[in-house]
Amino acid sequence: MKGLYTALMCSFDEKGNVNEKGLREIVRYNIDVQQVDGLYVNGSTGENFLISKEQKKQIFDVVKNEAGDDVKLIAQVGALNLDEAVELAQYATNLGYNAISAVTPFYYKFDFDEIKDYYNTILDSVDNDLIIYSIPALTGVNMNLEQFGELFENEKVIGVKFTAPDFFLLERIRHAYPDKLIYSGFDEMLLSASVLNVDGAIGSTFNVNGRRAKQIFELAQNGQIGEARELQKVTNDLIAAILDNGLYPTIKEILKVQGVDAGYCRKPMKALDAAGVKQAKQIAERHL
Ligand code: SI3
Repeated sequence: MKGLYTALMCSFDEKGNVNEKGLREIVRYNIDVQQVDGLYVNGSTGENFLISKEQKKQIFDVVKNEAGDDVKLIAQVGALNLDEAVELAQYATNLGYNAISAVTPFYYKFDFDEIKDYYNTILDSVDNDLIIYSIPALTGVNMNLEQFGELFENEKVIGVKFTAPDFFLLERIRHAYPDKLIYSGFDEMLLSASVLNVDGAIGSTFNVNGRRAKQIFELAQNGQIGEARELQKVTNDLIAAILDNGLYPTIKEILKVQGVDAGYCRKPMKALDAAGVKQAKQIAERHL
């Protein structure tokens, strides 16, 4: 399960329905052109928190059907409605997803016992492994080393997707839990995390920059830090430009430049205006 995983985009039509043909093209582009090791399905980048349970299942179906066993597949099933999270975990497991992942429960201020119960409830319902999805900036859930340790006590919790700029905590987790998988979550910090010996990374920009990200990761693993730093600089020029123009719509527009029918984002995310579309095309020309 080590390696580089694309946090997969989903193609939606103007009404917000899943565009299956476009989704298949995104899957193939990531596997065949970006050559990533795996796909992280229905994460933040997949606009998971904006879609219905039925759409989540539809996306799990289409991605598994298109990817087959070509790459590893991780299904993000976390939801505030725990019954839904359990149902999705079972659904993805039955489809053959290699692991599930669940975002920490958010919005309400759950205490740690509640968070632990959430993960154990999901895991008790399936014969599959789980990767914790920690993204404090969006969830407001900041877990410390001891709390990660408590969650790791469940053997089916095999790792964490660590989307935070706290490299002190990252190093402490790496040191304390050498057998758990740690995936870096911020693409612009991939090199810094790789130096701390993470096992892989999961990122949105890998949809269009996966090959370069993989090079950064491999160079760092080989101790070629100077070369890795050069590539991280080029990558960060790209990421800065994407963030400036609007993260997900810009990645979709860049995919379209590559001939991939990436469709629209779900409302309330807004579409790029004409200037934004032009800018996205220029970003593709200048930075890819
Ligand atoms: O679940 C997911 O889609 C992710 O893996 C998210 C991933 O951590 C991305 N974070 C967000 C909020 O989109 C990053 O890849 C991020 O887009 C990138 O580092 C640019 O900041």
